[in-house]
Amino acid sequence: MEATAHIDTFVRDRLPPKSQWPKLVFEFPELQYPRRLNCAAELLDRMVATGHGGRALIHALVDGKAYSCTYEALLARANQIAHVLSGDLKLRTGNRVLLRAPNNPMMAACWLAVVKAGLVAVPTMPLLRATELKQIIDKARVGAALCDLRLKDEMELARTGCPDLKQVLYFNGGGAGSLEQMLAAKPTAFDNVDTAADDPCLIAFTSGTTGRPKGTVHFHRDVLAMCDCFPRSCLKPTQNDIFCGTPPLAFTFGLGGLLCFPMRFGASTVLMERLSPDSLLATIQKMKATICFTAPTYYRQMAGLAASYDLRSLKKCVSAGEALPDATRQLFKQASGIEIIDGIGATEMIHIFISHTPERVRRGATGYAIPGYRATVIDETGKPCAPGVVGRLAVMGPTGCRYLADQRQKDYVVSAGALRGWNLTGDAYRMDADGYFYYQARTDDMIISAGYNIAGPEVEASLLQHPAVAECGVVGEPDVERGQIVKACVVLKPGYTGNEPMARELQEFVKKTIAAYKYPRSVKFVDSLPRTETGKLQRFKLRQMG
Ligand code: 3UK
Repeated sequence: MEATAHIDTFVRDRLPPKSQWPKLVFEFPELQYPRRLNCAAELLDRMVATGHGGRALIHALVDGKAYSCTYEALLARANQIAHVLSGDLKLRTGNRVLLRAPNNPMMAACWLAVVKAGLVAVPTMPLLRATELKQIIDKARVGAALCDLRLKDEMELARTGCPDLKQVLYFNGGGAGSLEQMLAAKPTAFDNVDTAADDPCLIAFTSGTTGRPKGTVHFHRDVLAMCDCFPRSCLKPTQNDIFCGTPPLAFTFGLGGLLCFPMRFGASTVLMERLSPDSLLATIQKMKATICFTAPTYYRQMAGLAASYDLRSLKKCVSAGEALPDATRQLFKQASGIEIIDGIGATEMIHIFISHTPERVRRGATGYAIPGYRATVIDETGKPCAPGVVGRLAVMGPTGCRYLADQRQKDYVVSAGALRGWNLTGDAYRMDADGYFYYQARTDDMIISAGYNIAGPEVEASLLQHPAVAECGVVGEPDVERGQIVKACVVLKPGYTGNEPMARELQEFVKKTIAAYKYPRSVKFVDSLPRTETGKLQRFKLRQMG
């Protein structure tokens, strides 16, 4: 291992035992990183040094007014914050810094500053409550936090009861004592900490729906690898692209898509604090955005609204977070002319590993293992499944899962046998003879009814083709006779009524489009579906709904 730049080795000391590390492969020249590497320096300082300084990097609305900052300006700001962190707060390399804000320019500057200073960023989703924050602060033993003033209440609540968290600075308001005030007099140049390529720089907590949150540790090298895989081979951005979208920067889907990818390619990004399908469309129109990152549910809603907007600037759309139903893909294509790029990624893997270019799309498939990654589907004994057979998805590439001090490492990374070092994402997939992967369900979400294995998302995909269905979620409901029955929770489009005849109509519709035994024996009409901040359906909540 290359000599660490970390004085505080808390994170390194809590990496899994080496025998449980994922095996890594670096399959093309762009992935051969130097042994010493600071990813923020690479994404920011180097882009300025190579002539991008005067180009726009971040567009945003600040106090309702259009705001834009260049690579040079963000570099200066990040450097000043880095001085506050290492000078005023006296943080030592390797210390963890909690970051908390909606997507805005200061959040981006803080992330880069933390990484430049050789610290470890612990970004958190804006909607997290004090109890969840506390778990994260304890687990990562966080000593300092940079927080948007508007999230102060929950931050202060979390702070009482977290003795390790000694220093909290607020930004985006606050006057005296605020981060802005402290950075104002600082030099705009900063000596980046000369970190090892495998020094940790980020702990991304999983948006797990149940149980204790898991912290996934990522190295400087991993951040660059995420930029050099999916974007390079599937998205193919240029420096003229303008990125936009909804995922929080605290979610690695958003960190990549809305900050690191644009920077890696000298492009620019629109950071918006609160986006609905409507305001995302308005933003694309106003900012002439060319690339959009969001979740399937947004694309479905945007398809219905697109006609009211001028979306001619938009060229490419990326969907991730949960399976993209083909019905949604087709609706969005009819509305915008754009073939969505689907991609499965995971916090553990940092970003997308199976995806496709718009030209190489295959209906119903997430895509193929992107260059740099390998993927396979395995059975219970760990042997590869034949094409067409459903099994567990296993992946390997330049990134992999390393949980911070967590027994569950053994569940994600295979530690013995032929597949040693492969990552198990917890998804059930099948592969066709050409290497395309078809999502079925989360392995623990498969519905077993009267001996049949039924994947909820397949039933959802069928229901979504019915003209009355706006959104739906399908789960198993306990049943004495069959073990489980298929239950569909359906949101109808305006103008349709959820009653007995409608339920029967939907049941008949499913029977006609997929194998009859998969039809929902129970149909519940609901006003909306429970989702996480990352756009994922909370199936456990649907199961609880009587
Ligand atoms: C599911 C998908 C089908 C799948 C993520 C892109 O979602 C991300 O990370 P999470 O840790 O969740 C991972 C799990 O989400 N999933 C994600 N994308 C798809 N299922 N089709 C898809 N396209 O169960 C996976 O195991 O929250 C996505 C980039 C970075 C990310 N962190």
